[in-house]
Amino acid sequence: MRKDRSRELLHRARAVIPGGVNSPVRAFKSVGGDPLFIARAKGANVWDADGNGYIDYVGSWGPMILGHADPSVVEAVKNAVDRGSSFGAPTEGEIRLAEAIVKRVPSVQKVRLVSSGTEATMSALRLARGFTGRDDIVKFEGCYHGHADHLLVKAGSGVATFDLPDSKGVPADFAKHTISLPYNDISAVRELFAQRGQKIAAIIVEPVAGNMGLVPPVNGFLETLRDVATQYGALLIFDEVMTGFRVHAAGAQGLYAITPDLTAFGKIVGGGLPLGAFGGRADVMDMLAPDGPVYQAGTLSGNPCAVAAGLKTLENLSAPGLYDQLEKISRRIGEGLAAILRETGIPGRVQRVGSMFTLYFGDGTPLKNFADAKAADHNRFSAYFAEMLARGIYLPPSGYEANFVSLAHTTDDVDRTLDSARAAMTSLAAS
Ligand code: KE4
Repeated sequence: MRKDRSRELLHRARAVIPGGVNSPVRAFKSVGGDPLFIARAKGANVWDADGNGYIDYVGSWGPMILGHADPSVVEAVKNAVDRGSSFGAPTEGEIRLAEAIVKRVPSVQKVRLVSSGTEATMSALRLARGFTGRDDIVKFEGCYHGHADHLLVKAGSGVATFDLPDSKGVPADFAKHTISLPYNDISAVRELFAQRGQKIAAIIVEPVAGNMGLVPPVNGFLETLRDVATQYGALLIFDEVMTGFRVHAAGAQGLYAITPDLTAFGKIVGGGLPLGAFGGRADVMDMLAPDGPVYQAGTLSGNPCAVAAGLKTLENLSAPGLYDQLEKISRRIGEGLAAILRETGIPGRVQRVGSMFTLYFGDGTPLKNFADAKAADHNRFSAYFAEMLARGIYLPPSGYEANFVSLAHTTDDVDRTLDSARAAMTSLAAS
């Protein structure tokens, strides 16, 4: 497989872009080797700069649920940009997208559009602090909510101690109001809130974790978060940047029937263009400027082209039976990969919720938190990644990421993926 052009582009990129990429995970550091420069994409496929084609399970990290370059989305964006790409003024399209989100997600009474998932979670947390008058927030190890300073933290020494920065450039002071707990650890949540629940502004959680690989909530975990937030007057924020409109028409809150106070959206809601959103209870959202005292703003917030892509994507997703179709094709690949692990005798496990899944190499027991995810065999994942790439299957370049299946993935795509996985794992088993 020729990669001269990607190699040449990487060399040029590194001269002017840190690491040659505009987001670290794209650099293949976790799996080794050099990143592919993608030239174009259509449906379930991407092509690199050397013309090599791949079946794509990155899907731009989630947005491309319809498949790449969906004709109706492309047309909607073209029509929008022909009318002007940005005005810095309210438009009807923003109302229509806000109405579409409110209609699909019952917990969202009002919503504000922003330009990324990071902006959505960062703003939701500021709003929760403004609404409650409290400073401390709770997150879970292994959950990623974007790169706002106070979220780039790692758990302190004890379970309920304050966090430490997890990135250079984040002052210790910025981490000291964040507390990280182990994901799915119900007793740790109850213990923390019993100790200091009255001081906690919000809990933020990925209702299905997708940034430590795919780790579903255990029974009672989300319910406990809802209970303690209500009991102690904290707000429950669901970070549905990844799960929103992915795992269910109303996101993970629809799938698990839990009502958060605020929700952060990204990825699918922008249809592949830069758009995020946060929304929820009107009494909380009304605290936002210009009417309320909590400031939040953005030059390109509600951008007409991104709104057109997001709105058309949500409209397409409301066609009856699409989530059933997505579940069917996703189950085929999830069960197929699990069967190949059994056939080849390679210890591992597939964890899946809807059209998000991760194949972990390891002892095959369920992974429930970040410690479990770290204990997986990431070296073997790197070897598997390379074997699959060589066979034209483009997986997320990290064992801590989720794969995304789109409505454009056909049974042939899945069967070709499974054939490649069987060959890859047979080769791994022999090595
Ligand atoms: P963005 O700022 O990247 O749009 O969204 C941040 C974010 C927030 N919340 C969740 C649950 C997320 O998964 C993300 C971003 N996801 C990563 C992939 N795991 C984006 C890929 C990247 O960083 O390049």
